[in-house]
Amino acid sequence: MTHPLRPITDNERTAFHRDGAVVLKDVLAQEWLTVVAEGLEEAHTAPDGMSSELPGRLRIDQFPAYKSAGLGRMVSASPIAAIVGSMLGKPIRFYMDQMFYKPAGFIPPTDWHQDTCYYNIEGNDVIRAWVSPDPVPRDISIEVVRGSHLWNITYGTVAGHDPSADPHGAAQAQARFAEQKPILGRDAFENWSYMDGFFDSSLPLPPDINGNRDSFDILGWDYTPGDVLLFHGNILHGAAGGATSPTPRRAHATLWAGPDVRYIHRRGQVLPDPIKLYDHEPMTGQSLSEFEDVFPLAWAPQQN
Ligand SMILES: O=C(O)CCC(=O)C(=O)O
Repeated sequence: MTHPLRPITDNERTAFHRDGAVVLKDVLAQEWLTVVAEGLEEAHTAPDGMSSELPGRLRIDQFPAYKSAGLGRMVSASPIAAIVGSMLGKPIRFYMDQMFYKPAGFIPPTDWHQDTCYYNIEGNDVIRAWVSPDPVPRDISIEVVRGSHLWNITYGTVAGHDPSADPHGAAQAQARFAEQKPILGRDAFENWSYMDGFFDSSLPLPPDINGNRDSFDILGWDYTPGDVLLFHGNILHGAAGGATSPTPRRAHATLWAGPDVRYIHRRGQVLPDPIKLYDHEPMTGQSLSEFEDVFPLAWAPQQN
């Protein structure tokens, strides 16, 4: 693991915990931007099927670090772990990663959503690190609702379909849920689309933020390569879009978990679990630290 170009400041830490997100300017060296750019291109040549029903040429792939050695190094050897860990001030483990690849031309928005219900984990110590090798101006960049990580609410997923559209499939999924099994098995890695899941209709949908922008405290940034955008696992976020970009807008987003994070079976699971976790048949409530071989410690504060 390497260090960021500069230490994280107390002001940045305060901003993150208060607002639920912060952009850390100029913390990644050029060598890592090259690694992430090459890694995203490599992952882009090997679609995982998850994006197959998404509109246009947008790709949102899961676990790209499984496919690209470069993205694997972003997880294991770049300064990201130290940046996230020092933001939290606690030991952290890597949970999973995603690729957001929007080719040059019309850049679609990413709908407002909360990541919480997309993963079979829950806790307060969850941080997302979002990195792009491309300049990402404010009009196609990530936006968050400031402070929404503290609302103590879980919104439903905006992907997937209504259980009433396929009662038989939905009943099978619910049977797996009742048996404390992940709804998605290992085969989802090869044969699954983002849109195939059944959303959990007991959860509220995110509010209509774009329709009521003045009612929300929206934060956004001009992102420059070398920056790392951190946001809390429970924050409402999306990405502005609708503008045209002469270059692709590519991003690698990694998800990190601190000590209070536990596994949870979710009724509306839409993403498979990290593949090695299937060997453990995890139960709701187990700490990620119980799966040391899957989630080894990535960073810990120095003991004095
Ligand atoms: O890059 C994007 O458009 C969306 C990113 C996102 O939603 C995420 O990293 O959770």
